[in-house]
Amino acid sequence: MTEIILALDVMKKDKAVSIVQKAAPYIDKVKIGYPLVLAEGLGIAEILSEYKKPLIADFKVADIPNTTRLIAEEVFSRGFSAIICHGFVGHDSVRACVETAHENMGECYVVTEMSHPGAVDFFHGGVAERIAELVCEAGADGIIAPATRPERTAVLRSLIGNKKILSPGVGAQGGDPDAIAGIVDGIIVGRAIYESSDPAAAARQYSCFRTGI
Ligand code: BMP
Repeated sequence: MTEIILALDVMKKDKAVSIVQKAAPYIDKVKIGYPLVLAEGLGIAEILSEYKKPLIADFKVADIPNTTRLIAEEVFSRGFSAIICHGFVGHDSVRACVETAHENMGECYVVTEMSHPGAVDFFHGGVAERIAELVCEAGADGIIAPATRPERTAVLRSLIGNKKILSPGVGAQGGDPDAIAGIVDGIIVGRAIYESSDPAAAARQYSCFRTGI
């Protein structure tokens, strides 16, 4: 089964609640990041907890271990079930994020390669592969890898075994869910759902990937 993860990058609490309410039957988790949290505060997590969807904190933490730990502790104290950090910061920072997540019964996902065109400037040439190795050494729960480059995500899959892969880039960024669903554990979809005039119908279109049918 491939989970559908709603990337809730809207700027207003009411819109966020309305989208989650409509899409709820067709999604498995909700990913929240800087746009919504900077606009409405971290308290949005408690408001959305009513919909019983695990919340992923996408702060792409990229800092020294101590600061990483402080950020992660705050995230988990607010009811998030997972946090995303960057991998390029190195083993001690990633380990701090993983440890804090696990101490709080949460998960840590590490950005290994990004989905946008410019990601190739630095992630290609062996960096993503090294981050994938670090993910295994640090005991992280999984990685973020691009739906826009399924062939790259397949390479990363071969390096991380059965750790989870959450994959953004489907829909607005042009990633084809048919091409990526079979090699990842979750597809992250934002604008294709929350910018739709009918978010429920838009989310429902991805349901076939949840059931594998
Ligand atoms: P959209 O489907 O609207 O393109 O949104 C994708 C979401 O995934 C956004 O929240 C974005 O920040 C995030 N994301 C991404 O697109 N590519 C990455 O490599 C990593 C991400 O977290």
